[in-house]
Amino acid sequence: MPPTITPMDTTMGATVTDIDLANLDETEWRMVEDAFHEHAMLLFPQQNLTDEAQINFALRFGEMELLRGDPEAKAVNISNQKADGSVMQPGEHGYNTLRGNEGWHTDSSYMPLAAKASVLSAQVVPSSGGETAVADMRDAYDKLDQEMKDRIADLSAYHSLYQSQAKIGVTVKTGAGYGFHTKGAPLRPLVYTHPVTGRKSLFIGRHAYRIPGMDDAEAKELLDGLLEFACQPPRTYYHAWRPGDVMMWDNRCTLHAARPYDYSEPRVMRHTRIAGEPANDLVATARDEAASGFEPSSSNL
Ligand SMILES: O=C(O)CCC(=O)C(=O)O
Ligand SMILES: [Fe+2]
Repeated sequence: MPPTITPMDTTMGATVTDIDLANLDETEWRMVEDAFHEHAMLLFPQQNLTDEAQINFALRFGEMELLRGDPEAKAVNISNQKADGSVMQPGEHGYNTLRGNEGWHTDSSYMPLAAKASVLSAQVVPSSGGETAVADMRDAYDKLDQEMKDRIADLSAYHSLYQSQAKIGVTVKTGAGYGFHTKGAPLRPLVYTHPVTGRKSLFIGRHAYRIPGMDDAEAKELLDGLLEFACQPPRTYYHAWRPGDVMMWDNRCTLHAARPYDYSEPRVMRHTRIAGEPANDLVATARDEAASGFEPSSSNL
């Protein structure tokens, strides 16, 4: 039986069933790849992938991004549970990173090479909350009025983890490596053209913070307004996880956010990230005074 691809009741996303991601034949893989480009987000319920299977599935889409700068870290936990089984407490670095993930974002936009896609699987889920929300930035762009399309056509914004964490009152300053703007913050156009589909999308999110040539207050108002407009129905989907579910999204044309939950309960997600393609997703970085305070962090996702 071929896989069943059922579009969601939103402008993006499809649920894929009758499929075993650990054992795809060529025809099934082509169907998944096409569906990924068409729907921008795919949900594969109840796959129960091993780490190896999740990594191998992700590798079909491109090279892995070396998470946390570690060549061995092809899959990492996004979790409030520590190695000793206890849960993270407010104020801990990992806790702050998780709270940051609750803001709409696209992965690695603050790195010179932004991410292509991410694959997330649920291992342990809390009794309520802890959904993952995804929003369609293709539809968001399409639905802007012409005046706004013209206004943003040639604008770019800096993306910085330092800035996005500062917005929630957190100063990033531990460790070394991943997420550190050694060469300044990446400057990314607000409108992204997808290399496969040719569709335009809004490229924004919590890491975007400054627009060259624009007053900072005006840039903030513009970026906040776009984000507010963009992450609304019918462009949004909220997934209530069951352990074993797998979701993947196209970081080039969607935003996502973790939903809050009771942090006294453990929530364990496994994350694999596919690197962007240098021809499309590598941008110049520039030092500007707001990014220069950035200090390195070892575990920012
Ligand atoms: O924990 C989640 O629901 C989403 C985490 C996240 O931002 C990611 O996997 O990139
Ligand atoms: Fe993320």
